[in-house]
Amino acid sequence: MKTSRSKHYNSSRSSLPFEDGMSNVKYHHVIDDSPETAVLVGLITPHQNERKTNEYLDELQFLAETAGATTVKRFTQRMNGPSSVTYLGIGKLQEIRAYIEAEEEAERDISMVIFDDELSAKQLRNIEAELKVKILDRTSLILDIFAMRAQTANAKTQVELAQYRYMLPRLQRLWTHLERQGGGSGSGGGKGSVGLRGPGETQLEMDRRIILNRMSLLKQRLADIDRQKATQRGNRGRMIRVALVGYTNVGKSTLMNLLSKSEVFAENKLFATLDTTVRKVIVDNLPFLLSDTVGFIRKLPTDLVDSFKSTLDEVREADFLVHVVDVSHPDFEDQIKVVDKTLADLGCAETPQMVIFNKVDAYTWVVKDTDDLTPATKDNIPLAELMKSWTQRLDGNCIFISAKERTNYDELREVLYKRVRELHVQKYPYNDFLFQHYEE
Ligand SMILES: Nc1nc2c(ncn2[C@@H]2O[C@H](COP(=O)(O)OP(=O)(O)OP(=O)(O)O)[C@@H](O)[C@H]2O)c(=O)[nH]1
Ligand SMILES: [Mg+2]
Repeated sequence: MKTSRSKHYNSSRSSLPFEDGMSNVKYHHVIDDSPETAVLVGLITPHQNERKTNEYLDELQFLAETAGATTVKRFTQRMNGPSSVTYLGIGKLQEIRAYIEAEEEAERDISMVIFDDELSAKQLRNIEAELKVKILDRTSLILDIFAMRAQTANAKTQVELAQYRYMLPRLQRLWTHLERQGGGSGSGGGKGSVGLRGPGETQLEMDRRIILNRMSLLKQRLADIDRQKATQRGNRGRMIRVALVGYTNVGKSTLMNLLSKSEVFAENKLFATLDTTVRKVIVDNLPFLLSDTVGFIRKLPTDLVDSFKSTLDEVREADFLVHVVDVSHPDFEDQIKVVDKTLADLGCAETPQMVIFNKVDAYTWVVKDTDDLTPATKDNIPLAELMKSWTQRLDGNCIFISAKERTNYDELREVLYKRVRELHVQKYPYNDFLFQHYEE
């Protein structure tokens, strides 16, 4: 049993960047051979009730699945807040360890434990020492998916930079294990606490320097890409720029395909799109640029969002934002808030917007019995009522569609035409683009 456990344990080790001279950085790759299994961990706190925690864990499970890992068990603990030392209470940690050991006895290996919040270097180190399996947190899992998804040079560079940003403050942890393996060049480096300071520290300094050098190289490369992109954007002529934004998996790419009749990769996985695609779309006689970009998600650290600056420039510089919402998702209201907050962080709170409620075909609600006196929840609202209340709330600045079944598609084109035309006339008052005739 022990051997199989250490196999997984070591497999995460062998992907350290220093071991192959930084040339081919694979980092925490969740997918390698057979389907991996994951245990999820979340906290229930005064700020995050049980229902919320479960919603977060559902999402974490979807993320794990996207990365290729099957969730076999969830653990939650009620606490006032995470422990700075072990995140969970020590009793809960031992319970998880007992579970992992029991599973191993039964020939069912647990490949990893995934925590729903970002872990500090200290927490990671202590948890790993206790559980002795691969430990991921929400951030490193998302980064792993990003690494899997990155196609273009731009996206790859951004992901690599984000991974180092995540790794740098946690280096000590990597070093500790190098030490444990008896590694470290030079003499006198030994196991245990005694030899810990000598070669280990040198190794740490070296790793840090290599990483910092690599990071400045990547930043340089991104700056070059940014310059190229800025030039490209400058050459695009006088067209209004519309950006599709929204939570991940809401249907942005599907809508992009529909509106531009293009083939952008869309699938039922999180972060199907990582880089921005821009297409020229013509509605009636009006051409404009439509961009599709990376989806947003909860608990995404701001510096991670920052790493995607060049991807998000398209959003930042858009004249009009189309906020796509998956109305069939139970947490769509929460998702709207996350997107609004992210947009505000990007400095586009003032950009004109409209909301598209997508996936009306998949919307479901539970009809309450007439003798059921409990208050109606948002799960009890029929679609028509939901449409009415949101239309009121957004002052009519929204539309309900199904990109899949093309419900209300003509109306959508009409609304888009109207809004883009207004913006176009404002921005380019002397532009006769509008009045020429364009064929689709
Ligand atoms: N039922 C239903 N499914 C839809 C609709 N629109 C899109 N989908 C599905 O939703 C899933 C996600 O669609 P995408 O277009 O990839 O979503 P996205 O917002 O681009 O996702 P990311 O790029 O991952 O952020 C796919 O499986 C689509 O087929 C719709 O109107 N109804
Ligand atoms: Mg997409």
